[in-house]
Amino acid sequence: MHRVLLALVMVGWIAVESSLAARHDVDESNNPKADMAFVNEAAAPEEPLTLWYRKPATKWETEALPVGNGRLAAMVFGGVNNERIQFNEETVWDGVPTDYNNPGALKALPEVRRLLFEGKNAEATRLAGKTMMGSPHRIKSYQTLGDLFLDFPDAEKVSGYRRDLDLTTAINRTHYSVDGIEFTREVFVSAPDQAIVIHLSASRPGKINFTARFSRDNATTQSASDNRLILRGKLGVDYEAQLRPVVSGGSVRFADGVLKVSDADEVTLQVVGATSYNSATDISGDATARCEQYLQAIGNKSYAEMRATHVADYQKLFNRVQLDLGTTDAVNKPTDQRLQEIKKGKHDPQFEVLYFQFGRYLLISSSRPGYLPANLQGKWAQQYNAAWNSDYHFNINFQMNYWPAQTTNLSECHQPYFDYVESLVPFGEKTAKVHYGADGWTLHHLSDIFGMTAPADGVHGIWPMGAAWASRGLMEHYRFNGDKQFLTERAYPMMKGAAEFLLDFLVEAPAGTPAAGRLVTNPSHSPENSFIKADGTESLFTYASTMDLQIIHDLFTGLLEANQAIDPTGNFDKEFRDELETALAKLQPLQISPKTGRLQEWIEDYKEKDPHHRHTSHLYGLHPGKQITKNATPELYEAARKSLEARGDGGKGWSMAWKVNFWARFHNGDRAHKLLSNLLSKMTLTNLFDTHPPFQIDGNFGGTAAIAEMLLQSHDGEVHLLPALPSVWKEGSVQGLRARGGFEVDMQWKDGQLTKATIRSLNGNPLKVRYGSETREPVLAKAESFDWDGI
Ligand code: FUC
Repeated sequence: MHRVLLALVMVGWIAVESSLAARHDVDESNNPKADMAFVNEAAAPEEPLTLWYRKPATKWETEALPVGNGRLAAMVFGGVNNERIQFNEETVWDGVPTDYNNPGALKALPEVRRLLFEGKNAEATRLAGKTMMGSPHRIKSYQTLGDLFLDFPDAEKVSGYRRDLDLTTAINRTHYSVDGIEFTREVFVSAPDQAIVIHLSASRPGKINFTARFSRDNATTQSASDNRLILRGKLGVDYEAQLRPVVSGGSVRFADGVLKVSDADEVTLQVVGATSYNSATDISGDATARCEQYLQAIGNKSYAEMRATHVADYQKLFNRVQLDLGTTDAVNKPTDQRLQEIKKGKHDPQFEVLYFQFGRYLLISSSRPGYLPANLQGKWAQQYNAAWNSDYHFNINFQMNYWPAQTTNLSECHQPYFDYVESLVPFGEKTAKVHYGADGWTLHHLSDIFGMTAPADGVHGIWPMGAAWASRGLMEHYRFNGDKQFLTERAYPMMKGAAEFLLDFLVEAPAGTPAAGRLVTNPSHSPENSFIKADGTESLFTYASTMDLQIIHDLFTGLLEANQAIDPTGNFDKEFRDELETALAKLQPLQISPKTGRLQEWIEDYKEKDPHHRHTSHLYGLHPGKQITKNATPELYEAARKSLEARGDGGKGWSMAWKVNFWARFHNGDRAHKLLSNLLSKMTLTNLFDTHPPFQIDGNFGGTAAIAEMLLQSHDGEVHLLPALPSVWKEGSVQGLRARGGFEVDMQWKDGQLTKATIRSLNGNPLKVRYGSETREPVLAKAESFDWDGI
């Protein structure tokens, strides 16, 4: 009976998972077509860090190219007879400010705990599902702001067509000839000018003809004042987009929401967008006024000026890291063709560099100071009901998005993460109180822009570890940058609040349980994996899942580290420090399975329901955490390796990216590279977007971080040069990677051996450098550098 009921719960949950992923509700029938004749193949672009194609995109998800400035985002198709530019603004979310807390939740907690301690998992799960979820327990979706369609005179034969995305300038370009006239279209999203900028030019004057119109379900489109197109609508927030053309030569006409440009020499379209969103509790802003202000600020700037400002702004971030892994003739082939060849097993090292830099490009384009952090799709979403709402998931996805932020020298792009997490604290404090009767703040497995911190979706939403895991990013920011003010004023209080919640949430396991007398989490699960109990029943819930214990260890030891950094004399927040130390000593330790030698995923040595499950949560302590290292915990390290072997080399995009990071932490370059090849060949779309499926950006960021992790590590008290160099990266160089402690590292290697490394000290902190088995400890003052010459 129990088994049947539990199976029903599980089936329900799985069905919810897949329906959340599958809600595609977009009409792509107006996408550009590529059914005309394409003749005279275009040559490869000069800049090798370019994605490029010889046909227009016909599908949003796999082919269109992303541009963005951290707030606005756009996907460009590069059509010839008609162009589609779908665009987003980061606060276009369905929904309204909501109190998601469920006042009934707390009452059931003791009973859920008792049932789990007694091994009555099915009953506990049923009760938790019925009583502990948020109210409402669903959030609404991030949405598209709209489409801009450009219709050109029909051409049947197109010569020398190429569309590309130059990662060194963040400019998308479509170039082709019709009847001997060359047409060039450039699209970028400027951060300084807060606009999507589209520029059309032709090789002969008077040849630019097109109509432009906005489109979106449930919105009005109109032309105004004879110089604008306007798209306006309302979800909870009011949203608006405005287009202003700047046209040289020819004529311009506005009628019924359509702009018609005839016989022009050159055209710039400035597209701005905004909503009425002010904060999670206030959506009373003026979207129209905001659009007006953006356009006013642009004023009379020329296209050349806007372009130059954009490139300079972007390059300030992008140019900090260079990577060279060697090149082959493949760079002369279009990106889609190269990917096909990689799928057949071809090694294309420059493609791996392209993928690495694309991840950095995506972070710069979706996460800028002052705005929201990158969500599940960065900021690129064409749907009204995106997969998993294109929201913020905290049981891996949100954090993975930011793994490359520090190591690949984009610390500024990490800022939206901190602001957003900080904005959730007051909501999380309420959830901690209402749902658990606890102090501090908590966060469950997902959130939105309206302050969702309660359990959402299915029972797997009852996972109050989000605040603790999210806090790790704060400590990392300090470790890399040494910003004491940030640590004292922002990171420490947020981390402390997350720990205060956990100190209240932890309970002592009763006598008769394997964890008797130890502090454990309850309820608990290992995201989002189920296990099979000795009696054959399945369960998701238990108590003291390994990941919980590792997250707690990471947070508490991180706080002790922070405390010490704030006041090395040991007088700062002493009482709390003692509390953490006492709790750490009493925390249930990690366990190695006597049967398999693996690191146990759960409190008992259960069999996994899905041994190849996409989450490898119990290795959190290996990566992104640092509880499990070769030096400090060799036995756990070996056990973790066995667990990883058992999980296999498959998975969703993000799971593969995580596995590359794991193998890098095992200093196994070839295995890491194998997983990286899997990520590229199996989970990467033609436009280099990572796929879950569908498109989900975490794998891109996780993949970029993993490449950095293969080249440089610094989590274990030393700066480790080339810790996981695969044999196929025989020769190469990298400049500008960042290490904890505040160091910037350049390296060159040949025949798989380091030939030179330069380590610049940003803060004058103590330094220990490792290459292979050799270590050196040069003393560097701030701004001094150390050269490691050869071996
Ligand atoms: C987690 C994962 C899924 C997906 C979703 C957005 O729940 O288990 O695979 O990535 O987040």
